[in-house]
Amino acid sequence: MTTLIPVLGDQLSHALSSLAGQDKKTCVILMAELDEETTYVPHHKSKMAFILSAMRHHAEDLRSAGWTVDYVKLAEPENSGSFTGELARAMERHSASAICVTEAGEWRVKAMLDSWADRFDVPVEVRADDRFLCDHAEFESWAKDRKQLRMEYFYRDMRRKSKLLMDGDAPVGGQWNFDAENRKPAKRDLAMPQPLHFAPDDITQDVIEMVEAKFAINMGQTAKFGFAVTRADALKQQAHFLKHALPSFGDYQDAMLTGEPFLWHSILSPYINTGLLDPLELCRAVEERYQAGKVPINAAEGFIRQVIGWREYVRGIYWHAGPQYVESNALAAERPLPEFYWTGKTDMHCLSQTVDQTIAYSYAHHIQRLMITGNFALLAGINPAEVHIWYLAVYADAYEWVELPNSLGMSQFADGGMLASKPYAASGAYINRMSDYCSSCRYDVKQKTGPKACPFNALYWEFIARNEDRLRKNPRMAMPYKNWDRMAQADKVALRRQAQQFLETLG
Ligand code: FAD
Ligand code: DLZ
Ligand code: SF4
Repeated sequence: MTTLIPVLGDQLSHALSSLAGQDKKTCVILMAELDEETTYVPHHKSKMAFILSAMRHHAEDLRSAGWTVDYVKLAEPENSGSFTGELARAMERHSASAICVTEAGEWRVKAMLDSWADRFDVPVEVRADDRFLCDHAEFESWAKDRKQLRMEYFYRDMRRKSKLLMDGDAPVGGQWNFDAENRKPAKRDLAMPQPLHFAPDDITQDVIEMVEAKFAINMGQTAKFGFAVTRADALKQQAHFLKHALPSFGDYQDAMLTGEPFLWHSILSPYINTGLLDPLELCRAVEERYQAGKVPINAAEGFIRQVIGWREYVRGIYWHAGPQYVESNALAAERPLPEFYWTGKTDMHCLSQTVDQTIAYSYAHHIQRLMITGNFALLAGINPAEVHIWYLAVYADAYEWVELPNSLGMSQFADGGMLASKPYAASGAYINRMSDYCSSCRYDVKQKTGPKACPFNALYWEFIARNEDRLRKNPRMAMPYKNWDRMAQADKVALRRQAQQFLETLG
């Protein structure tokens, strides 16, 4: 009687639900490096190296903990390339009489898991993924009968449920949200924290060589690869963040600086999303730092909101919206994604900074993703499906359940406002306020028309004009339309012509 337990690449947690209560003596854990998973989008080389190396290390950790692990490498000649194919081969190898798996993180893989009960003649148990605070049923019951889904109200329920930063029934500090204090631009500072760099060990080095050989044309440099690939090292980065960056995390959450990819961010999302770190354990550690007087409330609350608010909320939206969510295109945006998203070759400094660091580190922080690459795509009317593939491919933390609502919903407004109350559209003035990018750009952020004018300025008004029928009635868009209405006709024409000329250069 052998139970086969497939563990997927984003299920690298010792406390995974499919492992709970199992008898190690009668179970075999199956882990597999798969063509299907390494090619469903053109993943960044470092993203792949991170996930595959973390899988190999996790297999070793599980063996040390007494589990039997059957691990199939990508290069093995008999590797069928798919979860289902590898499960079928492993069923024979181990004469398995049952399958137990933790539910998949996305629709595509869920469909595979759902087919197993028919395909294999043994009982298949699919267990809920309890690494989230809010399960599917709870989100559905929260969303049911609401006219609008908004993160803020969901977040308050998650605070009450988790008891994080709560004083009885009231939020600690008298407010649920301290975001108003979290919009400071940053100045360069020699004492700025940097994330830990974990030099690749032999296992990681092997994986990097394999990825460089097999996926030579994919985006990304592995030369600067420094991700943790074990839980032990991920915990070191967690401790490093709590001590050195968390105190200023809130203040500079929205800031951007030339040559500074990481600022006061945690760089923990790859570890949380693969399962190396536990999000609730992390939030409790943040709360402890606040209670010990080591970090201010705007930092602690701001961080906890990202994890039990935004992260849980986007997961809820992903499953609530259904598998067809990916096809949404509420603003009918059809322009192809410009080539510079893959190469960084553009003279818009904000964009080249963001894409270049993405190529080097497979990382950009939230405001770069939302207000630089996301904002540009929104203003330029890039097809949201292409934008989605790009975000899913290029970031080490990208899995569809978390990436899709963020890119298609939050950043492209392609779901027509299911996730966010208004489009995150901004002109160059916002980028200039929150960064130092404009001071070394060939464009002038103050100019709206002419050869030196910052492209974001005309594109912003073109976006407002182009989407008037769709957006004018949105109360949160009242101000931009008031300003548009006040503008002289000749200025409107000049701005739209400027934008059109620029868009033609994108090809
Ligand atoms: P920090 O700034 O230190 O934040 C702490 C943690 O909060 C993160 O590690 C993450 O777990 C969580 N978090 C913060 N914001 C969000 C959010 N909006 N949604 C979900 N979790 C959040 N995050 C991903 O994990 N995977 C993605 O594929 C992804 N794609 C994105 C695409 C776009 C267009 C945008 C605008 C955002 C995306 N995000 C994604 C959210 C966010 O940008 C990243 O979580 C964050 O930049 C990760 O870096 P960090 O760990 O340093 O985060
Ligand atoms: C992202 C990824 C990659 C690149 N490769 C693998 C792999 O070879 N084997 C695997 O089990 N998982 C991989 N993953 C992560 C999966 O895509 C992820 O577990 C699914 O998306 C399920 O949500
Ligand atoms: Fe970006 Fe415009 Fe500033 Fe240049 S001037 S960095 S294009 S916002």
